[in-house]
Amino acid sequence: MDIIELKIEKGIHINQDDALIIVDMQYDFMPGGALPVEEGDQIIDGINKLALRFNATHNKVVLTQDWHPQDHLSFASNHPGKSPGDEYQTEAIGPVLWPDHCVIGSKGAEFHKKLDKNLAHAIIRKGYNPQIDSYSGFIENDKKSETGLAGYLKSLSIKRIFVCGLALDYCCYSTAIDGVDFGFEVYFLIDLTKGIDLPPGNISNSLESMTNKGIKFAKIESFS
Ligand code: VGL
Ligand code: ZN
Repeated sequence: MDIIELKIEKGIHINQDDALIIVDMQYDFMPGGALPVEEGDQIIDGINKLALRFNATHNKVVLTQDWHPQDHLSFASNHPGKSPGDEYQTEAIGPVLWPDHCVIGSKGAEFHKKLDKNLAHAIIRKGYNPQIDSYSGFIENDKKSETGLAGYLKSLSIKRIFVCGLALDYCCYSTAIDGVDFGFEVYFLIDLTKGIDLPPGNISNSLESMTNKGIKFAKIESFS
């Protein structure tokens, strides 16, 4: 994998127009889950700490939650003869098929018990429509169906968003990219995310695309 040099921002002061977006910290993306992200559970403490800082200044904290019906077309199990990881690309699904994950009402769809959910002002669910996947917290993969997150943040005059959670190269990546397209200044919290890297190289490609999009990178120690 190519190593990309990321410039890490320093001395970030949390302003009133900042919001923290915590993506998909659910059991199915944790080690042992249906679509596990390696070390996904190791970022929980850092995320809680940062959420507490946002909360202390009355800044908004938003959770996203992957939330699929059992007949969701992103599941390989709904395509006879296909397996998880197989390539599959339509306007609203892909580029690969997934194992069944984050099924509505299941244990795997719940937030990890260590995640401090009480700090969240809003929870945005995505992927509810069986025909359309939604990696981004803002808009589904058809690029038409909005989740309402942009409107929520805009009505609160939020200008900057800080994105963390799982998985780096899917839902965090898409949320960050769409955040720019919806007019927000986006910071990607590189030490508070972990990736899937499927297909291999996807993490470094995502980091490069985000850099080219003007997204800034920060770590928990970037906050002053
Ligand atoms: C995700 C694949 C499928 C994610 C969700 O949270 O990154 N990835 N559904
Ligand atoms: Zn999903």
